[in-house]
Amino acid sequence: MKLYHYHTSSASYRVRLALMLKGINTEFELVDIRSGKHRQPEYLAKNPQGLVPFFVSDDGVRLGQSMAILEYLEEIAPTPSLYPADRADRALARSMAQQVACDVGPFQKTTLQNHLRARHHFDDQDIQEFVSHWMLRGLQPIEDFAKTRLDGDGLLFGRDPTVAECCIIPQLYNARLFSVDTSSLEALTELERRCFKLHVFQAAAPEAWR
Ligand SMILES: N[C@@H](CCC(=O)N[C@@H](CS)C(=O)NCC(=O)O)C(=O)O
Repeated sequence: MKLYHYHTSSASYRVRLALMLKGINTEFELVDIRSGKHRQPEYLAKNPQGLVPFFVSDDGVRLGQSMAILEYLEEIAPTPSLYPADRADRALARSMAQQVACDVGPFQKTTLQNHLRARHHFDDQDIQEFVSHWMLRGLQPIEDFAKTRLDGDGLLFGRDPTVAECCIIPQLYNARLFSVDTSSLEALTELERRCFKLHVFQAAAPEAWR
């Protein structure tokens, strides 16, 4: 298995977490999206979408899109599962994951920010306000949900991390990367503290991949 990724990419971080939680032996290759390596022909030949992460399985399946990769990993390595055993919890875990991936993630794209700078005269402060507004707006309902779930010392759906934590923890990292004030997200900060007691979260974190 091989993952093309970038250390500070939150979508890549989701997949690193899933691979490590499942203990899947993987070769990792950093693609430097800051210097535009993902837009060069060599990488576009692998992934025409020109984004990270990109996953190649031992039997030749080639996949972009972190959420599709997570589902594929769940199919090839069902244990430990990224999805809670209870049906309603499974749906809620997916809902939380998709709130991050679909409704927050797109606002932090470098390409979107570059466009706003080039075509709409955004400066650094405009970008920071834009990203902060949309990130906090997207994370607030997840914070409200987390408040109802963090009794005791478990995670959102019990003792084991799920697809929800695989998406939420990288998003908190990215919020700080963009200097978003996350102090109001107390339950999510507590969730992060609990996750980081697990070695996998430390091993998958951007700091470990610099
Ligand atoms: N929806 C995609 C998002 C992938 C994505 O936007 N990746 C970013 C890094 S987090 C990227 O490759 N950015 C480079 C660019 O926008 O040119 C996924 O979940 O995999």
